[in-house]
Amino acid sequence: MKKLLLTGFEPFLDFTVNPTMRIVEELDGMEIGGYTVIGRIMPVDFGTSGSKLLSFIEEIKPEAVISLGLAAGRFKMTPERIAINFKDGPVDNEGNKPIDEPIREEGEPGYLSALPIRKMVDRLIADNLPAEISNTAGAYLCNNVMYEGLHYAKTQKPEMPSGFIHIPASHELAIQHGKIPSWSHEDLAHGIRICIEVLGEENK
Ligand code: PCA
Repeated sequence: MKKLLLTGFEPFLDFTVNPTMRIVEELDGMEIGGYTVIGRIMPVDFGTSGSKLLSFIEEIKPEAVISLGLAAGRFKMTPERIAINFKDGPVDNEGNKPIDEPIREEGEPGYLSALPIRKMVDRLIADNLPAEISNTAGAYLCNNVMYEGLHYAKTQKPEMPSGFIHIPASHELAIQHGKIPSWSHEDLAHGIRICIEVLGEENK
């Protein structure tokens, strides 16, 4: 069976839980869309998250990679269109706060997602889950991990689709945080299962 690396992130800033963690833990080991899902949690750390992703790819040797991140404040599930070669944003969990730094000096300015993002959005909406393509993953850790995965694929493993999906807060996080829209964990996990199925259909 083909393997799919599914990554989530640990909590960060004032988000005391990261709903991507629970999804990844739940889907880890499941068979979805012709893939065995292998889940891993990433650190919110500009210093290590990129190399961590690459070490997971080299250890697991997946046929595809989907990374997940929390986009607190978003109302919809949002597959990302592009990753940009910048590190910028609020302080990470290790105290790093890069300003306008490139992720890779020799890297392209941006890499387009290699996931079937339009089909994912269409299928999510058909299943009554609000979704749209996002045209920016920001310049924080989610963009960083998306960029690193795509850079690796473009330079070393072009047959491996990779990309990123931002998700809204879970109800659990919204109750603790107080000021963000949220979905049930069940709907979030269902939405990610749908995205993996769509990817599987595209890569039979
Ligand atoms: N979301 C952040 C980093 C970790 C996460 O889950 C982001 O959007 O960059």
